[in-house]
Amino acid sequence: MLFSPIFATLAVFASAISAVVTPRSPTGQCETKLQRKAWHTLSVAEKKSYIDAELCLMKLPATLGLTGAKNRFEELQSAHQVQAAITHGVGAFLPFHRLHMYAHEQLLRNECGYKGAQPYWDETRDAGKFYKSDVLDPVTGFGGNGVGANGCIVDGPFANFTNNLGPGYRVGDSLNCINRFVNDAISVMAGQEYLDFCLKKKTYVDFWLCAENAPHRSGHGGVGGKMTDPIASPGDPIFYLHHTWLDKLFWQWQSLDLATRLTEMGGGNVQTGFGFDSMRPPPGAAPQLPAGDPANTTTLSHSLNMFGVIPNATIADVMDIRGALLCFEYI
Ligand SMILES: *[C@@H]1O[C@H](CO)[C@@H](O)[C@H](O)[C@H]1NC(C)=O
Ligand SMILES: *[C@@H]1O[C@H](CO)[C@@H](O)[C@H](O)[C@H]1NC(C)=O
Ligand SMILES: *[C@@H]1O[C@H](CO)[C@@H](O)[C@H](O)[C@H]1NC(C)=O
Ligand SMILES: [Cu+2]
Repeated sequence: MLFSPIFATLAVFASAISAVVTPRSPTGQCETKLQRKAWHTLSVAEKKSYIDAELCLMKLPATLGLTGAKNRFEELQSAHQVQAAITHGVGAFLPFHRLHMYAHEQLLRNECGYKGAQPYWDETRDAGKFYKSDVLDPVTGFGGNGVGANGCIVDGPFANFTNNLGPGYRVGDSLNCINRFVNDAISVMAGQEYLDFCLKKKTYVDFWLCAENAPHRSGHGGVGGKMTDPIASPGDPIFYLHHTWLDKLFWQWQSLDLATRLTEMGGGNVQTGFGFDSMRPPPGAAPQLPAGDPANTTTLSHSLNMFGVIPNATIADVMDIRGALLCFEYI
């Protein structure tokens, strides 16, 4: 194993405080919302506390028996990997990733002593110039671009993290580095004009299709390497900042018409025609239709499966970020 000694210290620290939970009112309603902020607005100390918690998660032993996953960070990655074919190019794309970001925030807080909220990457600020983003800072960020033919990152706090999942589905699992090939011809799709184009969409289906396209592709393709793996990309911790930014865009769109958009859902449960053919799972590797929906149309009762990392939730549970389950806001 290539873990650095700092991991061991953090793991001991984390186990001592594993009982910390998100504060709730006695009725279970949302009272004090966690404030999710942009990475570049965090203090150096806040950035360090987030990264230290992520390093802790990468060291905490796996508990769920999910094939291939060797630590808690990878268990959350596994929940994404196994279900990639039913969470991309489908109506559940935005709700699933909203819950997945929440699960990450919960793990950091409940198991690694993190006191803050899940930050997001304001990619619009860095559109077309990811190479000089604060997020890729080797000292206060996630490390910089990859080096050499395989693009493994060699600086920053995650330089030595070896990931056991991917490439692709479980069948591809092998020990691999976090690699990146920053591509600023692709990162331009985080630009405000692309967001505005999506924000004008009138229906959930049109908005989701728009958001999953350019804004979503900006962070994956702009960072490159592991982040371009549509199945195992949560192996690069930048994934969580990218998808939280995309979730902020989803909430921004919902906020333009909450009366309608807290309950509007749609799309299919089986992906077709989205150019995701490379995401076809090996036979038997992913469920074909998720629980909760009466047919191949995504509804509010659709079950989002977190494989025990956190309890499953329905799409209805995650439609309102200010609701009893999620209880956060974007600043
Ligand atoms: C990664 O490993 C190298 C070589 O052992 C070491 O010099 C470096 O400090 C390590 N980096 C981190 C972030 O642990
Ligand atoms: C499922 O939904 C998609 C998208 O709406 C559609 O194209 C596909 O034909 C449907 N598949 C089945 C088996 O009904
Ligand atoms: C979560 O959802 C999946 C798929 O619907 C189901 O198989 C599983 O049993 C659920 N897990 C829990 C803990 O309810
Ligand atoms: Cu995804």
